Amino acid sequence: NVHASALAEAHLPDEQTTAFAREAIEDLSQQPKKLSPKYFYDATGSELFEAITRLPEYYPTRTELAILKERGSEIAKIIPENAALVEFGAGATTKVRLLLNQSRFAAYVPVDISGDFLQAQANGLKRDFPSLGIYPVAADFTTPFELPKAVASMPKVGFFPGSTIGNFEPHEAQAFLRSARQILGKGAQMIIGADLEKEERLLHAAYNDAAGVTARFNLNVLVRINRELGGNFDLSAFTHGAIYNHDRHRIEMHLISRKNQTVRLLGTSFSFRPGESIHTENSYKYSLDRFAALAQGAGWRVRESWTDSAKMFSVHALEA
Ligand code: AVJ
Repeated sequence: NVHASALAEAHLPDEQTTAFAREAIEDLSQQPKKLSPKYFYDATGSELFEAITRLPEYYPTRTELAILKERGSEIAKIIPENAALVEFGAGATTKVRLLLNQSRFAAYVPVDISGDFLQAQANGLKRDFPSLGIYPVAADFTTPFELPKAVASMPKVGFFPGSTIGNFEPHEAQAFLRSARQILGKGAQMIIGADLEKEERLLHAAYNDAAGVTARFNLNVLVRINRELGGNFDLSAFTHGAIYNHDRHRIEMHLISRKNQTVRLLGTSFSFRPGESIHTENSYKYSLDRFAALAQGAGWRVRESWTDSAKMFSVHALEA
């Protein structure tokens, strides 16, 4: 491995670091330059995201939680008894605890790439829900995976909260929904959160918070490249910027070069013009109609769509 010495300080297993290196070099070689949002989430990035969810300007997390609470009995009504709850991605357990408290589930299947995270999550839940069967699956949920044998005969309920689906391009979002339907099987239900289109001012504030937490979250991907891939990004030479792209219904996060500069990373040089950006994330916003069309195109039937009274966020119940 030619990059072995530069990777000596890596904090990820070797193959993951190599994938990060390969992807970072390829994405920074593109015009316009980009980096994948999945690399935001090391330990620091996950903490910064948790801090974002508590910001006054960042409405999605608390609004989705309020919808799940307020609609708890309606949600419970569409969930069959003794079902297996399959969560795509494993984050904070706040939302899944709500569902587990509201309905009688026989099993919980969190699916996430990070095995460590899954174990910690499973341990905490086991204490509070001792009779719940917990079957973590360490897998990339964007590609097909198999459900544990133990839940084969149970009705399935998929759960994909947080508007994580907004990180996908629309065609990827549809492919994900199609694959989730295949994995969960016929008759399955799915509870999924999607951020709604709204006044630009509110979107702008949510992704350019006054305290600068989102800026630190965005810049953290450069911190990781420096530490894990031996890069030499000067953090003070890049600024955070999030803009709303009306035509494509998405917030875009960028890291913008303040000056002419060259950055080296694993033997490759990347030159930046003043104002040149690295596009680090898309966060798609869906109207209720556009989300329903996406789900229907993936073979799901929309049973219900709930929003808060200010129409900031939506939770959809789908049936396979
Ligand atoms: C975790 C993808 C739902 O798009 O709102 C928050 C990530 N980025 N602030 C989002 C994020 C900047 C978040 N998702």
